[in-house]
Amino acid sequence: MTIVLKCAHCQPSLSLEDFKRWLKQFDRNGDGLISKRELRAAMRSASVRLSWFKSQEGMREADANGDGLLDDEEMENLVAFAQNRLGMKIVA
Ligand SMILES: [Ca+2]
Ligand SMILES: [Ca+2]
Repeated sequence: MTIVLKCAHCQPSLSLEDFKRWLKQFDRNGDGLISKRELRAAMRSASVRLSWFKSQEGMREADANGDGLLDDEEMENLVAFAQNRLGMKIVA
């Protein structure tokens, strides 16, 4: 699956499930959690024009329990962040 997130205005909407499925491709160590490093790899691959700082910010906002890893529920927080701050279109 190829998802390009860089153009919010010309992209078809992405569903929440699609987004999570896409994100989980970057779960390198297969623990079902997305680490900071894995998140950065995902952002790079999506061609999101996103600074390292932004990805840190996204992680901080999404990581509810502060363990530096995103579980399933926290990935949904990341979706909200991407929608509100990055202008991505994701439909539930
Ligand atoms: Ca992982
Ligand atoms: Ca967490």
